[in-house]
Amino acid sequence: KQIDVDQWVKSVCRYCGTGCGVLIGVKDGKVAAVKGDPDNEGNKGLLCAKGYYLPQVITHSERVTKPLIRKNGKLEPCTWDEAMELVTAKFKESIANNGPDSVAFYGSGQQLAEEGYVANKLFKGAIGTNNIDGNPRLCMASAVGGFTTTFGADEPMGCLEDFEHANVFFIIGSNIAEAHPVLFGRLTDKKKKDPDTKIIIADPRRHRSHEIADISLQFVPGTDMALLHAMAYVIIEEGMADEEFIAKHTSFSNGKEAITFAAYKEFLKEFTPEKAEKVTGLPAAQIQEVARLFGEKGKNTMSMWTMGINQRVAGVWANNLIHNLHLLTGKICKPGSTPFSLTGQPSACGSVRETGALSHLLPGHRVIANEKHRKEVAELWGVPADRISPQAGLHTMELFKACGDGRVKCLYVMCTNPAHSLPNVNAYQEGFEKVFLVVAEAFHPTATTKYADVVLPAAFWCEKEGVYGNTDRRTQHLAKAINPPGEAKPDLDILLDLAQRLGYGELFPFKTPEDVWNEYLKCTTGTHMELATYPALREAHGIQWPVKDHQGNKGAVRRYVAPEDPYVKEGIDFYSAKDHKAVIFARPYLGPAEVVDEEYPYYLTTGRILEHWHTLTMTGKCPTLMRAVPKQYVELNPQDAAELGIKEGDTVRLVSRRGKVEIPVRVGKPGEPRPGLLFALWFEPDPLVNAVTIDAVDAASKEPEFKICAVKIEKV
Ligand code: MGD
Ligand code: SF4
Repeated sequence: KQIDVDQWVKSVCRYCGTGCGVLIGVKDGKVAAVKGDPDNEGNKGLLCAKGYYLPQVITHSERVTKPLIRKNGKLEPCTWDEAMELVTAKFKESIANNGPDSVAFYGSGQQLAEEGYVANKLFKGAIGTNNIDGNPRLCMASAVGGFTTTFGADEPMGCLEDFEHANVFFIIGSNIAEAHPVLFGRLTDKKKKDPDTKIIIADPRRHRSHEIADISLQFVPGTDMALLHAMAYVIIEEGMADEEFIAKHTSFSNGKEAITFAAYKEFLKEFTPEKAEKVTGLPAAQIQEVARLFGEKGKNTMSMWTMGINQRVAGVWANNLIHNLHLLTGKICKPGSTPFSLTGQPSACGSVRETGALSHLLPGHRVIANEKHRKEVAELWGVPADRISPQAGLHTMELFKACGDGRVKCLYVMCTNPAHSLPNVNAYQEGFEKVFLVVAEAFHPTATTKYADVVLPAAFWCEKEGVYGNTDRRTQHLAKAINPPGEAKPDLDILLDLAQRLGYGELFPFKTPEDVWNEYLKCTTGTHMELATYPALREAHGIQWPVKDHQGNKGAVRRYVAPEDPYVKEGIDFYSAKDHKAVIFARPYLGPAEVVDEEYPYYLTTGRILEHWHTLTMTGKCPTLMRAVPKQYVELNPQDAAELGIKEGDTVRLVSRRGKVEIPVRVGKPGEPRPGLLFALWFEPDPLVNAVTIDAVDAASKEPEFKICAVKIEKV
C-alpha cells in the first residue's frame, strides 16, 4: 500500500551483520515505516521481520529520556550536568588513586564506528589504559584470530555477490535461515535459479537452514575439527588439491613452526574418514562425499560460518581449518569461491575490529603488541609515544572478573547488556554490584541498568548519524532521520562531553560524526584498510574497503586479487601474510571444554531465532514479534523426550556445574536437535539461560564457548 511520508531517509538495518540497506519513511518528525533499499547490493530491497518492525521499537515507553543517578538505592532522574559531573569525579578519583587501569570501557558491535573510535582514543590514548573491550569478543574474536593467523590480516576477502557465482555452499555452525534471513533468501533464490547448486549444512542441530540442504551433517557437538581435517585428507588423497596454487600462495605450519606439505599430509593420516567417523559420528562415506563436492575441480565453493565455529574453545583453530580447505583447493579470491565469515552484529567489523576497540587492538587493524603500530597511532592521536601501554588490556571475561576482585573500579558500558549476555553470568554478579557502573542505554530497565550507578539516555539508531561496517567489508552511512526523545543524546556526544570534562578536550575537537571520521580516515591510510570519505559514503549504498587513497565510490569487491584489489598488480597476492603466503595449519584436534558424563549427560547449545535479537531489550518492545514467539524454550529431540517422559509444554530444569534454569520444553521433529543435544533460546532476562552456560574461553581469541556445555535435565 502507498505510505504517506514526508521523506525517505537512507540508512541501514539496526540488527544483524548482513547490513541490509533500509529507507526510513519519516512523517511529521516520526518514523512511519521502514522498507528495504532496492539499490543496496546486500539486500536488494529485501528485509526480514526484525528490520520491518523497527518502527514499533523506537517509541516504546521504556525509552530512557532523562539521565538517572542511584540515590538511596534507587535510580532517580537528574540533570545531564549532575550525571556527567558524578561520572567525571568517580573516574578522575579512581585514575588518581589507583592508576588508569582501574577504569574500563565495555562497548558493542552495535555501536557506530565514530563512537568506537572516540571511546578507543579516550581510553587508550587519553586516559592511558587498554582496558577497553566489547561484545565482539563474545562473537567474532575467533574469526579475527582465524583471519589474522592464516592471512596476516583480519576480515573476509569475499563479498555478498559471491552467492550468485557459487556452485557449492558449505555452511558450518550457522543457522543462516534465522540469524541472517535475507542472506538465506539469496541462497534459496540461487538454488531455485540453478537447481544443480549443492548446499551442505554441517551442524549438530537440525534447524530451519537444513530445509534446503542437499546434505545434512549432524555430527557430535564439538568435533568439527575432525570433520574439517578429514575433508582436507580426502581432498589431497583424491587429487583435488591445487598443487600449483599451494606452491605459489601458501606455506604450512603446525602452529609453532613451519612444516612441509609432506609433514602436513603425514599429520592428516590421523584424520582419515574412518577415524573421523569414530569422533564425529558421521559415516566415513558421507565425509568423503562432502569433501568431493567441496573439492570438485571447475566448481566454485563458498563456505560460511558463524557462532557454531567462533564460540568455541577451539574457535581460532576451527576457523583456520575452514581456510585450509579453500587454500588446498585454490577455491579462494574468485567469484563464488571464498571462505566467508558471517558477522553476528551489524558493525562488529566496522565499529570494533576496524577501529581497534578491543583490548589488544588499535585502529586500522593494528595491534597493541606491535611497537611500530603503537608509535604510529600515538602520533596520529597527538599523544606521547609511551601513552599506549604495550600490554593488552583485559579481555571481556577478565574485565568482569576484575570488577569483582577490585582491580577495575569504574566501568562505562555502552550499547550492550552484559548482565544478561555473559556466559556463566551469575559468577560475575559481584562485579556488577561492586564496580561504579555507568550504562549508556536507549532502554530502561535492562539486566545491566538494574546494577547501574548512572544511566545515560542514549539516542537510538535512526536518531543519530554515523557509520556501520557490515559483514563483507562494506562501510555504510546511516543518516539521522528523527530527533531523539526527551533529553536522550547520541553516544558520540556523551563520550565527547566526558572527554572534555576529564580534561582531554584538546584531543577531541570534533563537532560532528564527519569530523571524527576525517581523523579516523587518517588512521587507515597506508593500512590496506583505507575507508571511503564521508561525502562518498553519504551518496553510495555501501562501499567496500580497501579504497586506495580514500578515492572512488566503488571500493574493492574482492580482496587480494587483481583488478578488484588496488594493492594487487596481477593474479592473487596475500600481501598481508608473511612472504605473501597464506598459512595452512596442522592444528591438533581440540574438543569442547566440557564433555558429557554420567552426571551431566546432555550437551546444551544456545542461539538465535528469526524473531528476536539477543537480550530482547529491542525486539521485546515489538508486539508483532512478541506475538510470534512470546517465550524462550529448550528444544529436545523427540527420542530423548520420550525416554525422559517429557512432553511439549512441560517445564524442565537444566542444571550445569555452574547454575540452573527452569524453562518450557519444545519437542522438535526427528533430528531436531541431534539426540543427546538440547538447544535453548536465551533471550529472556528471567529465568537466565546464561546461568548455565560455560565461560571457558579459546586460548588465543578469549572468546567463550557459548555453544557447548554439559547439563542434566530434571522435570519440574
Ligand atoms: P543486546 O540485546 O544486543 O545484547 O549481547 P548484548 O550486546 O548484551 O544489547 C544491546 C543493548 O544496547 C540493548 O540493551 C539495547 O537497548 C542497547 N542499545 C540499542 N541501541 C543503542 C544505542 O544506540 N546506544 C546505546 N548506548 N545503547 C543502545 C550480545 C552478545 O550476547 C553477543 S554479541 C553474542 S555473539 C553472544 N551470544 C550468545 C549466545 O549465542 N548464547 C548465549 N547463551 N549467550 C550469548 N551472549 C552473547
Ligand atoms: Fe536486518 Fe539482518 Fe534482517 Fe537484514 S537480515 S533486515 S540486517 S536483521
